[in-house]
Amino acid sequence: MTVLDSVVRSDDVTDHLTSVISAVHRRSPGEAVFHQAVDEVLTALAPVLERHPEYIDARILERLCEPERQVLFRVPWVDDRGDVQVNRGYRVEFNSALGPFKGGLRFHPTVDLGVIRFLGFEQIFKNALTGQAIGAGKGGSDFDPSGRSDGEVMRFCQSFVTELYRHLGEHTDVPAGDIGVGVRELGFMFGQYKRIVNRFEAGVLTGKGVGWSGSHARTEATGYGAVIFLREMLATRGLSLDGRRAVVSGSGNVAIYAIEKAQELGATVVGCSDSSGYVVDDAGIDVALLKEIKEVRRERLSTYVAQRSSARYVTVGSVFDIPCDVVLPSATQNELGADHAATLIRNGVIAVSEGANMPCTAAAVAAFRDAGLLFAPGKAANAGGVATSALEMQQNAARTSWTWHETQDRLDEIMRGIHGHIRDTAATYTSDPDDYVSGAAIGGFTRVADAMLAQGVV
Ligand code: NDP
Ligand code: 2IT
Repeated sequence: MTVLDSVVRSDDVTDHLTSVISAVHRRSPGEAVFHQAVDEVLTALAPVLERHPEYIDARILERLCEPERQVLFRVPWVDDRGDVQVNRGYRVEFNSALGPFKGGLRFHPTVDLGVIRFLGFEQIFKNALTGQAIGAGKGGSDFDPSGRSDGEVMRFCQSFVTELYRHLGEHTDVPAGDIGVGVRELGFMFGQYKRIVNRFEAGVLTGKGVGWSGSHARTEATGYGAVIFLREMLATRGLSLDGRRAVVSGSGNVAIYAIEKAQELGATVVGCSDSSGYVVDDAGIDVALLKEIKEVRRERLSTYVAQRSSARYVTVGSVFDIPCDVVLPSATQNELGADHAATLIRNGVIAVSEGANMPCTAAAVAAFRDAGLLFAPGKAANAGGVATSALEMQQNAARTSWTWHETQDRLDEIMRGIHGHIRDTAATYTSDPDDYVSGAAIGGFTRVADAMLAQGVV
């Protein structure tokens, strides 16, 4: 008898999950964040596996945890002093059941294979939740762009793409930005790609400048989307952002536009951060000043207080110590631990929306859930970025360009759709529509798993 003959007993499902999870840990030693991401998703899948044994029989979980392809490569370049530098490049092509591999590139000194595999794995479920035809991948390098000149960043990006280009294509693999990679870096990479292949293949990268085949609202999309998701969660309890005190960690792309959108919806964002400290500004963060400092002058966040009398810069404790009603952790993975969660809960926080990928530790997520507050995992809350990347791909394929309003309206509609889908899925499988963690994992999983079943053992 195979498991297909009946609905599976929950003990059998537990055994299956335990065996897949322990194999992942054994076969990828030292990749703690990848293990963390796999554990979170797979443990949430028990109720769906009990009802759908066909996923177990077809070894869907084992296939999902194994990338279709991983590319590791040398990235040599010459710095401004004439010295040769060598970095490592990565692209993990995780799953193409729903479309071309799709996901960002991260340039940060902490990047290693485990980090890229965790991000690529999250991308599978996130991209599926958008409902668009995009598979999942992630890449990057341990290159540190901070303190580097434009010329150094350009030479690095050109060397990176000179190897990576052979794996890319609008129907194959379509990168975008992530930490340390924005429109400047994407411009250098697009230019080098175009030179090598001798084609203006607009759809090979997303996050391009609006003047050269980029999409309106892509820069804003991740931060805006995380706030739209938060707005939708609050609405289920008859609440809104109007008059709320908010804290947003980070001060990069996602954080800046989360702050902008939250304030547009009536919240006062009283704090944001970088890796050196945080700003407290009870008058509300001045977004125009923040953009000037971070996007134009590329300076540290600490310079904000020199031009803002209502603000102070703090280097002890954490941005999560600031009393607030809602939080959008939007810097990096595992930045918000159990102690931060306890402080936030004590201070009366009502909702958390993850702008970053996995910024809350497993213990922090459990504490938020136990406290009964609204918690949106990153694979749902920050999906607006990649969703708008998919809109950019659509515009590129049609050789057209939508207006700002049209694109923003579509982003809003997509985020509302993801929110509703997750609540319905959670209600179906866990009887708790507020269980956004399970709803996101199961909602993303079933779409990818059904496509994989239909496409055979590949
Ligand atoms: P940016 O490079 O624009 O900004 C990153 C911010 O996070 C900076 O303020 C940076 O501070 C801080 N930060 C980065 N690493 C650390 C660290 N190890 N410790 C403390 N602070 C850190 O990146 P994004 O805003 O694009 O990305 C932020 C998060 O959002 C990431 O988790 C990313 O994966 C996720 N994300 C991004 C999307 C996008 O479209 N860009 C889409 C979906 C998710 P400092 O300058 O001091 O390093
Ligand atoms: O984590 C993410 O979803 C991103 N960095 C954006 C990916 C994309 O392809 O736009």
